[in-house]
Amino acid sequence: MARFRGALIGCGFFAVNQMHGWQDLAGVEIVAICDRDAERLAIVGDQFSVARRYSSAEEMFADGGFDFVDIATTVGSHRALVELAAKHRVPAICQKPFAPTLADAKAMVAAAEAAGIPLMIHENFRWQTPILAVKQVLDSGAIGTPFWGRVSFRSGFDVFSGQPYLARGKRFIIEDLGIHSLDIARFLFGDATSMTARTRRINPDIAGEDVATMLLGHENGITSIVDVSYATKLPEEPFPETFVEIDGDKGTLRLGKDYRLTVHGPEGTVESVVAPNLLLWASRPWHNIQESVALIQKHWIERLAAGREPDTSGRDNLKTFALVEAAYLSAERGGTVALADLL
Ligand code: NAD
Ligand code: 89Y
Repeated sequence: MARFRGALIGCGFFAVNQMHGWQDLAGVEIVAICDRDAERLAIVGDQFSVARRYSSAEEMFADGGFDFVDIATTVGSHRALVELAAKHRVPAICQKPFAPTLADAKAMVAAAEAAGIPLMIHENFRWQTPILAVKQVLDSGAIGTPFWGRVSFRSGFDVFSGQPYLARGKRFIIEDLGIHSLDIARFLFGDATSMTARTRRINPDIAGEDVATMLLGHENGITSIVDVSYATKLPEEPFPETFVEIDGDKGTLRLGKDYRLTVHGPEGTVESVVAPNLLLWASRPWHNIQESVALIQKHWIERLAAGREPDTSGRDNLKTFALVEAAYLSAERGGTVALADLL
C-alpha cells in the first residue's frame, strides 16, 4: 500500500500534469478524485485508473481515507475547499492563485493553522530547473552580492485556447502568470517592501491586463524589475521561459533564450545550458513547467513525511500574493504601495 494516499479536486486542463507527477512519485497514490464536471471526472479517472470518483468534495471528505488533498480547481473555489480540508483536518495543497483576495488568503492560512494542518500553495515556477540553477549561482557567491535584478516573461503564446477563463477575468496576467514571476523575484532577491506597477491591455479580445511592468524594492536593498506580457510577438516564441538578469558587486548573471546561462565574475565567463528535463509524459514547450510540478510534489511529500513546513506554504505565499494585490493597487492609483500596509 502507498505510504501517502492523496485525493485530487478539479480534473481540468492542468490537473493532468499533477496526476502524472503523483503517478511518478514512489510511495504516493491518488485514491480519490473529484470534479463537478462528469466528463472531466471520467477522462481523468479512466486515464489514471482511479476508482473512487466524486462530483462533490463534501462527499469525498466525508468518505475520507486519504492523507492529503491536492486542490487543482480555479481560484473561485480555493477558499471553500481549503476550509473544507481544514474542517476534516486533511493536509492540503492549493493551486495558485491563492485566492480571489488577500483577505481570503489570510483566512485560509488562519483556518489551516487553527486545524493544525500543513497548507502548501502550488507555486511551482521557483522549482523550474533553470531557476534552481540561477539560485545556485547566487548562493555560490560567483557574482558577489546582488544589487539589481530583472525577472522577465514576454510571450505571444495563445494561452486562451487551453485556459479560456483567462480571457474573461477582470484580472489577467499579474494574477495568472506574474504571480509566478513575483514569487521568483522573492525567491532570488528576498522579500519585497515596495511595489510600483503599470499595466496595459493590448489584446482587445480579453477583459484583463496582458502587460505589466513592476518595480520592487527589496528588504536587503536590491531593486528588481518584474515585467510580464502576453502581447509580445517575437521572431522566436519563448513560452514558457522566464529570463533573469542579475548584477552583483563582483559580476553578472544572465538567463536567456533556450535556457542559456551566462555567469561573469572575477574568474572569467562561464556559459552553460540549464534546460529542464523532458519527462516521459511531458511535451514541449510545457516541459519546463511540467518538470517543476513533479519537483514541487516531491518537496510536499518530503516535508509531509518530515513534519516540516513546505517552502511555498500558505504563510510564505501570502507575501507573494500581497505583491499581486500591491501591483493592482499601484497600477490603479498611480503610486507606490508599501507591502507593510497589506500584510
Ligand atoms: P480548468 O477550468 O481546466 O479545471 C478546473 C476544474 O475544476 C474543472 O474541471 C472544474 O469543473 C473543476 N471544479 C471547479 N470547482 C470545483 C469544485 N468546487 N468541486 C469540484 N470540481 C470543481 O482549470 P485549469 O486550467 O486546470 O486551472 C486550474 C488551476 O491551476 C488554476 O488556479 C490555474 O491558475 C492553475 N494553473 C497553474 C499552473 C501552474 O503552473 N502552477 C498552470 C496552469 C494552471
Ligand atoms: O496559468 C498559467 C500558469 O500558471 O502558468 C502558465 C499558465 O498556464 C498560462 O499563463
